[in-house]
Amino acid sequence: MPIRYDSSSQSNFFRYHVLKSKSLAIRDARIGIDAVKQELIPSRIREGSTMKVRNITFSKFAFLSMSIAAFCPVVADEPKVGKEWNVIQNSLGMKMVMVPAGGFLMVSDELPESLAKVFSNYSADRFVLEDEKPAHQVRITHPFYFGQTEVTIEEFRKFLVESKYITESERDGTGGYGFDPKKDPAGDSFAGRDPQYSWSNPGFKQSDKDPVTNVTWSDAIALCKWLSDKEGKKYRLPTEAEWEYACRAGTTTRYSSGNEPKTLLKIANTFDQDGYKNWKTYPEWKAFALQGQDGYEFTSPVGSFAPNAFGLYDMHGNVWEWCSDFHGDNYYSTSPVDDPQGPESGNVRVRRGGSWHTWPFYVRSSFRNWNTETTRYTLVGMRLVREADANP
Ligand SMILES: [Ca+2]
Ligand SMILES: [Ca+2]
Repeated sequence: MPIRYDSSSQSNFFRYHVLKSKSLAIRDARIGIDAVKQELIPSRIREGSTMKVRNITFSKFAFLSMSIAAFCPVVADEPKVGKEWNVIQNSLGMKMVMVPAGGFLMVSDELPESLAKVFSNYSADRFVLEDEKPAHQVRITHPFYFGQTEVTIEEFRKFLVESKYITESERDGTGGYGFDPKKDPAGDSFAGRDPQYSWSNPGFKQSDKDPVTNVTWSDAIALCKWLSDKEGKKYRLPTEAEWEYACRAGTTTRYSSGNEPKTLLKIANTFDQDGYKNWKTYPEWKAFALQGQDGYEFTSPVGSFAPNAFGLYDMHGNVWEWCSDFHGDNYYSTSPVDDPQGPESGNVRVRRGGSWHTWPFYVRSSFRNWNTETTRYTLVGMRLVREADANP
């Protein structure tokens, strides 16, 4: 039976839990480290790191519990993961799953040398990702409902029909982007902006259950506002922190499926050898594409792969997902532990998770990317948050 303690304030944060009777995991240490280190764990704890101490005796554990309890009076849960998900369905038919409150280590402190071992065909400059640093503790203090899948074509069409909303690409007349195999290969086979392309036509065939693309950040906000007004609930985009917390679902690995890119085949539609078929004019891409076949050259119907431990599908791949935050290169050097909201101002909004056309390196849980609010593209969609209240 795991035992978990958690305490935090602005400068103090400590969490540990017993994994097994003789195995102790220590995380998120920012307070009491000296005391614990002196008594029990010499020199192996690094602030912000995760480590395991094996074969600790019960007497030492009892002492450690008392020591920690003395300066950590608050008891809280690690994120609950498992198969018993709390799923609701909203008025558009979207299934939304309750994501519990909890803490996690956000972004990554993985060294370039470590990345180079796995992504051996990448040039070294690709591993300079300063905006993924520093890895830092974040707490999501409130549970929230999160779309179990990306917003689908079917759901988005219902929104347009019921609301009479006109998407930004149609409203401004410049259109969206689309896959065009006849396009000059130097242009990456994506044509646009072009009025023939929009949310309903990204240049490749999609089913009603595929994720909507070619939607701008502002289109996503419009959907959130309309749903909020309609249902009397608060819908919004996730913060970047909520998104990564939900993506990781308790994991600390590169992907929620593990550290190895090949593990993505079970959980995600990415740029694999199937996707490469349409980009053979770039022979060097064959090596960058995931080694294996996920079965999809373009988008896949949502939920076609295994969910993560929170019950969320396609957090990696399929389409990038808009977040509410402005992107800031250095924001996470100074961001608050509790519910970071992103910089107060900026020029671009964060998108996360990678897509059907994204190489595995850029599908990692910690990878950050961005676009302007008016960007509409064949790779970018959305997933909504509904805030939890007492009477969902
Ligand atoms: Ca694919
Ligand atoms: Ca996705």
